[in-house]
Amino acid sequence: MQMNAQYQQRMQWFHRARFGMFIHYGLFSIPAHGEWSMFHDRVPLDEYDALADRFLPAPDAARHWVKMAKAAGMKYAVLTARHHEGFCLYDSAYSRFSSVHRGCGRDIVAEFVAACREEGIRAGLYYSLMDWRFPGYFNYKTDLKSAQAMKRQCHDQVIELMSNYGKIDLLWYDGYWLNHEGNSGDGFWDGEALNARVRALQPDIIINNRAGTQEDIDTPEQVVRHSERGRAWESCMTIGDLWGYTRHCNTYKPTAFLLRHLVDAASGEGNFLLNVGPMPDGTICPAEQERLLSMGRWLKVNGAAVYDSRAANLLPSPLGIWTQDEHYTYFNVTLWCGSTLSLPLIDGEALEATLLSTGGQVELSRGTNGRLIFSGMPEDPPDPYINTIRIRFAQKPARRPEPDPAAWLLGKA
Ligand code: FHN
Repeated sequence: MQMNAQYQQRMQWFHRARFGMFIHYGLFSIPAHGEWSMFHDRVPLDEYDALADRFLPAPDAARHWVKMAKAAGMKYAVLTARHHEGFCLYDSAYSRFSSVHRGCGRDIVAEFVAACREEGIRAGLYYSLMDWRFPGYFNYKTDLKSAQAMKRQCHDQVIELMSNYGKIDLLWYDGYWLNHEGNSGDGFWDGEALNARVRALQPDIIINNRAGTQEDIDTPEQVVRHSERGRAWESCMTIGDLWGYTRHCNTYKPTAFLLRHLVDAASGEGNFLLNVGPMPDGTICPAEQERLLSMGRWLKVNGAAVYDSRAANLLPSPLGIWTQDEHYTYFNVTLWCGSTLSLPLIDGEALEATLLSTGGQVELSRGTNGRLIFSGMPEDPPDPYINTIRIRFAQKPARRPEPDPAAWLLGKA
């Protein structure tokens, strides 16, 4: 897929970034069993509304999120300005169901955007098109008045978010469907017209593909699925089970898995948007903090293999993941084999190799079937998660073709 120069220009920071923080925070953080609790529990509007007066994020909550994102090696963050529950974390002229009119009486989006700018990371805003508080969301075929009021709120609020908070780097739409039915939102939201207005206000903004138009990035969810080369994409994923805070989650993904997802995304020129669901006061829970800090430590040593990565034209391996940048090729070992590693079908002159986790040089030799053999490495993996070998080739290496798929049997591939 060829994209125009303007698109390439707009996407540059995104490709450099590779790793971002998703922040699901709202009234749902208080009952603490996920961001869909209002619907799943069928909590009536007046009962759910009472939560707004208990919405009391700590004064430094936004700064805490952004500092934690930086410590994790993340280069941007996306905050739920308004999730499906309809509660705005900002000062909306179209709703008093907000953190400014209720609870803490503060504009959390303003605090978040300011913290991003002061800490030097890019600011994204998540906005749910749909809003459970409108009966027309559920009865969209019959309660047209309510459905149209919900759509009007959507357009008005997106425009006020794009107008009142300075430069916004990423607009992350969600909740495109109606009555929880797949593509029922088709032709309802006028995403094309809305995004034309958004781009007039924010000419450099990146917009995702969840308002009924393709826009700039694909958004696979809870999976790392590569888009075709040239099309930017971003996999979003939870650390625990759900996106909003859950008090007793016992299925937090291991750091090794999260790093593997990040490197896998980087290998396909995609981004990884890893989610935190802050506790009621805005604090990121210890289990999520622990994983974020571990990932940050790994990226401090091996980040060159991820940031601004490009896909490598080399044979995929069950032992690790290939990534590339302008100067080097990286083999990110996910399954350590001991002091020696042999990778086949590699055309290109390898000049030198370094094991980033130790800084030590790796000996190189060649075998049949295009095998590049790394040796002289530690018997046990120096890094507990992923050990990255940085290789300098005379020219970009390429996967050796196999016109005769059986040739390797006789060492003739
Ligand atoms: O329903 C939402 C969900 O709560 C969460 O916000 C995710 C994040 O991408 N999006 C929707 C589910 O696809």
